[in-house]
Amino acid sequence: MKDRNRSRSRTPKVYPRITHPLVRDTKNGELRRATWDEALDRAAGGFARTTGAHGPDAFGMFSCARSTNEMNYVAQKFTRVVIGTNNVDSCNRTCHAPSVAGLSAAFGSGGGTSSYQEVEDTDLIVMWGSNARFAHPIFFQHVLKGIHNGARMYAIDPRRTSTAEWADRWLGLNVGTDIPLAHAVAREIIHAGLANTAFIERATSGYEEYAAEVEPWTLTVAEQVTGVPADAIRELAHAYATAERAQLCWTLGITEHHNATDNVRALINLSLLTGHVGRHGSGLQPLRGQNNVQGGGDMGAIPNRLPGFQDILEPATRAKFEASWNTVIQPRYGLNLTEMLDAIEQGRLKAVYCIGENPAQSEADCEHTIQRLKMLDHLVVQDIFLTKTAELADVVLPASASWCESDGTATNSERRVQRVRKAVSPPGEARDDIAIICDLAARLGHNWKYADSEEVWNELRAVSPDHYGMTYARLEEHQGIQWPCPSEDRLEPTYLHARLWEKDPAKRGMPAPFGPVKHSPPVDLLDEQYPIRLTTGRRLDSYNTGVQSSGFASPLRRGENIELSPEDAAAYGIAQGEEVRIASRRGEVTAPAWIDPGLRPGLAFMTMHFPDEVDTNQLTIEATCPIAGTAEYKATAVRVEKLAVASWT
Ligand SMILES: Nc1nc2c(c(=O)[nH]1)N[C@H]1C(S)=C(S)[C@@H](COP(=O)(O)OP(=O)(O)OC[C@H]3O[C@@H](n4cnc5c(=O)[nH]c(N)nc54)[C@H](O)[C@@H]3O)O[C@H]1N2
Ligand SMILES: Nc1nc2c(c(=O)[nH]1)N[C@H]1C(S)=C(S)[C@@H](COP(=O)(O)OP(=O)(O)OC[C@H]3O[C@@H](n4cnc5c(=O)[nH]c(N)nc54)[C@H](O)[C@@H]3O)O[C@H]1N2
Ligand SMILES: [Mo]
Repeated sequence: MKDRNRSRSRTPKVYPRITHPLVRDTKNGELRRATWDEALDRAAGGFARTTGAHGPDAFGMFSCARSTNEMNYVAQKFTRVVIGTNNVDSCNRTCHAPSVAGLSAAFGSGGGTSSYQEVEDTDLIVMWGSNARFAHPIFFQHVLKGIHNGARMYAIDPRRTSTAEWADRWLGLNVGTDIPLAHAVAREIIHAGLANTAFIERATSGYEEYAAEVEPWTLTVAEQVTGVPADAIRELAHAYATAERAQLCWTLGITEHHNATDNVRALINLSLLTGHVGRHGSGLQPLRGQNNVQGGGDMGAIPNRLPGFQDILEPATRAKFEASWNTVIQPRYGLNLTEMLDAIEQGRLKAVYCIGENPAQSEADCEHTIQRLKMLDHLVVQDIFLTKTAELADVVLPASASWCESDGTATNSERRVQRVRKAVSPPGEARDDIAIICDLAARLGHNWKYADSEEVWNELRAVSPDHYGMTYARLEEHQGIQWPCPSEDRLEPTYLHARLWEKDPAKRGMPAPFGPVKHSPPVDLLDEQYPIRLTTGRRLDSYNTGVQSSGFASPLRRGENIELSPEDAAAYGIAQGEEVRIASRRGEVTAPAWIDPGLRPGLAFMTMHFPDEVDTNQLTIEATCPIAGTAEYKATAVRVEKLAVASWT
């Protein structure tokens, strides 16, 4: 293993903090320093010009899932009131939009149903397509406590991950075969007589159609398709159905697929079949990605919901917001992030205000995204670092960082709203995200006066019943409160959908429908030219496109590698640390090899953490889920070849 260190490849690029505004010089076309006045005039003028010429729907807002709730509230209000469109979205599109869509379809609410405490108070934890040990380490502490308290754990992941190391059993399935696996689990539960028939009858609908859909998925057929041994599938089915309490947790292994919402429905079905939802210790946890991606959506920074997750198509809801904001809201859904990128190419979307997103490096098939961003008439980027996206902008506005330079609140995966406090001042001329948006609004004729973030929050509380009871004082007192919190006098249960267990049909409300979904294999097919399945994801030591994690060196950080199974490495004659060319149908990159015994033959793994050195998203495919718009980052067909010269020579 002494060669391992040698595969620590190229030193990652370090991003400079942006400390003053930049504008693109009209003469030489380069970004140059500008005063705030000049930059804001240019930014606002460009928005006025493009929407004046092409209408409000020529504008798109990419809002920041790292920034506060208050900032996301103001960003979506800017989009809807100042510009007059619903084209607002965030990186929720690239990760958990399918979870929100699937949960909403089943339960009428897109939030995870349980609280973190409940993985400590449960008997079975299923980690499905989630590497929480690396990606959700705080949540994983609760998982470890649950295990300590006696819970069993199953990990369902093509790779034997760090999370899987803690599991009682690892089910190493083929990429993109989660529906066959879930259906086989369901069929086994039904045939073994372990379905919770009382719950199904009382609280669900569509069972017959669902049972017919899963019927062909015998353990034998599922073993052939998923690669998981039949006995392991049977064991999981019996463990889940007979557990007194069970937590089903999932993340991107489920949602970054072309059929992601169907995948989510397949998992929700299992909870409906067994009654593992709506009780303390039994529920569904899609662990969200960014620190405030849950809050961004809750605040209405999505194209189909107003703040408080209220549907834009509801006339009474629109009327409430129209009165509060003194405006007219378009009675239709806006474009999501994926659709906005398509609309740029189609010439329908001309101006983008991108706050704290780096699509030039995070989108699948990112070369295509860069070409699209270059087609815009006007791109304004508001960020804390000079990203690759910012380099394409007409105006760059330096913001304060949400987690230590701004005041407000953020909402985590268990729907808990917590205070965020300003501890230090932003560097140079950088300013608070909300103040910048308000200055742009003022230049476009809307004088919003917010003394502080609490005033924004109170405006939101007045229009969002789920947040009404959460004053800043109460958030402080309780160290965060979960939504829904409709009253200032009490706290609600920490889990959702207890109503499904009510005996009284009136209190029980709408039954939760099963989703009879079908298997659909990955779009990027394996063949002789592209025989290796590349899946992409995260490591503990780095964050997303690397902008925020590039600035530190650590002996643990090894830069980008292509992780290969020992069998494939041997077959291709590739040794640890040797430079490898990785080609897909869209592009190619080179990276040093890292041999990982946790990978099965035919499977490779890369991250998207070092795109300046190894641009993984040159390889990935833009195939997206038609319901949620999320790309199939988890399934790319590639070819790997050893390069003649090793990386360290
Ligand atoms: N350290 C660190 N933590 C992070 C981040 C980070 O960049 N670094 N990013 C944050 C963000 S934005 C997000 S969204 C979360 C994501 O958190 P996770 O979703 O846990 O992270 P990933 O590594 O992308 O993917 C999870 C697992 O899906 C598996 N997988 C791939 N294909 C399939 C499949 O077809 N089926 C199944 N069942 N599994 C599959 C992969 O092998 C991988 O182990 O992490 C957040 N936390
Ligand atoms: N191949 C591959 N690609 C992927 C994924 C994958 O699994 N595989 N996962 C996808 C997922 S889940 C996600 S969420 C996306 C992430 O995609 P992006 O959100 O585009 O990428 P990040 O690197 O998280 O970019 C965050 C940006 O926000 C800025 N920022 C941070 N805090 C603040 C703040 O307070 N204010 C402002 N104004 N800016 C701030 C940072 O400087 C940075 O530029 O990547 C997606 N891309
Ligand atoms: Mo994410």
